[in-house]
Amino acid sequence: MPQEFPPDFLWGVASASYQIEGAVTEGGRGPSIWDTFTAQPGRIKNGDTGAVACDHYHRYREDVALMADLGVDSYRFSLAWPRILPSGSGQVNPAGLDFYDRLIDELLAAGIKPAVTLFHWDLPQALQDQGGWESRDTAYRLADYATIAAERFADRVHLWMPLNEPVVVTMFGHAVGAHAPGRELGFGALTVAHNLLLGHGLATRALRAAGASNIGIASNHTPTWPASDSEQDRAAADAYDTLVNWTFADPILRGEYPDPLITAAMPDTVADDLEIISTPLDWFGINYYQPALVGEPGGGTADSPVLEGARLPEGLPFEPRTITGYPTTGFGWAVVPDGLREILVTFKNRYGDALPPVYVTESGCSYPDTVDADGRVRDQERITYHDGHLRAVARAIESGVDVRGYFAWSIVDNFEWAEGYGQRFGLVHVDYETQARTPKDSFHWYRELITRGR
Ligand code: PNW
Repeated sequence: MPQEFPPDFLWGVASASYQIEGAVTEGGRGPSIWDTFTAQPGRIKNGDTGAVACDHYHRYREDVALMADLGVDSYRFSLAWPRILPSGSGQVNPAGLDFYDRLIDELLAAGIKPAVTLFHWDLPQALQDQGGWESRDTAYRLADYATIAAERFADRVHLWMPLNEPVVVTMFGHAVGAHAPGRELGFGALTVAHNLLLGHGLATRALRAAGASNIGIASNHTPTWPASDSEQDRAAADAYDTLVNWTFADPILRGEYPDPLITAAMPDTVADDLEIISTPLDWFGINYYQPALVGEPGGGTADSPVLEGARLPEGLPFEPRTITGYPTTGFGWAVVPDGLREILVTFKNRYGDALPPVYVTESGCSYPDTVDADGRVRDQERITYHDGHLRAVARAIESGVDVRGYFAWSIVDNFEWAEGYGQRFGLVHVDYETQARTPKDSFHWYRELITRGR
């Protein structure tokens, strides 16, 4: 397989600050909305929080050594906004900048290129108290933070992403309330989508102005399948596709919203904002986990694992259904490798030459992995998962999509948001009692693949 990848293909792994760092009250870090949210009873499975997580804040050297052993070209991680700006804006915390300085230098010394996300969901609580992403001001605060980050790190960062998955922040965080800050605005969350996108555009400009280059986004996308060939199911799937895929990609890559109804829900400044949002990017990052099977409302069971436990807003023009006929992960997510080829090709067909080079900024699977008596973690399913998804990337490249790299989610098991520590996505197993790291079979497989790919 490796010979099907271009020689400079970037082999990577990914993580995010709140999911791995812990040390939430150390080094001058301010509180984030995830500290607040995880403290509310009933929000997170087992009452888990990110207070300790993988203790990466103290163990980053060990984790970088694991990545060096793995042989990856690049490590995608996020800066914790409340470590750098404890109140979200204003006073900078030097200890926060110093931590990422040390991490970046450690990576570079190991020959690993840093890929930095600015906002992977841990919004400073102080900004939430002023309205969070429901307020347009937050977009400008993201840009200010981008300037600070670029002034300090632009000389050493290979790839920049202002945002991770604006669709998940909008839907889970603000439409159905399954993620922080737990808002249940239904379609009212569309203004949150707009403010996030505006933040993306403003931060992209701020990063460039401060000397950063190679700027993109990590955006979650989902090939959407109608539940049947009926006109109703196809219309429902179209509505879902418009809302979860193109509402987030069209403004960036085309400078417009995909539907006049969506444009109408946006502020009066929408035309000027779209010009900022569509600031050209150097690359576009796609996070892929599984397709969506969608039918007309009331026609099915509405038991999609993706929205498990969430209260869906009334009056949705579609209903998510369960995908059958494929293996599932520990999360219950369908394993559909060809869905990754499908979404990559769909992007190329939709945007043509307006699509910059693409990275797969996340793909991965969770299983309840355990360490065997002989010290091995036998996660053959994860090997099959990444092997299949990388083959799908190779097919997309063959079809003319310019895919430049693949970041496996995740380097280590970590805090999986509303699921707590129950879902393990890592190539490396973490014992949360002892913080012992154990590379899984998939780690050894990925290392082998990377070595042969060079
Ligand atoms: C992503 N969905 O979130 C995030 O970027 C990661 O932080 C997270 O750990 C990872 O995927 C695994 O969940 C997603 O429901 C959350 O389709 C939900 C969905 C997709 C991605």
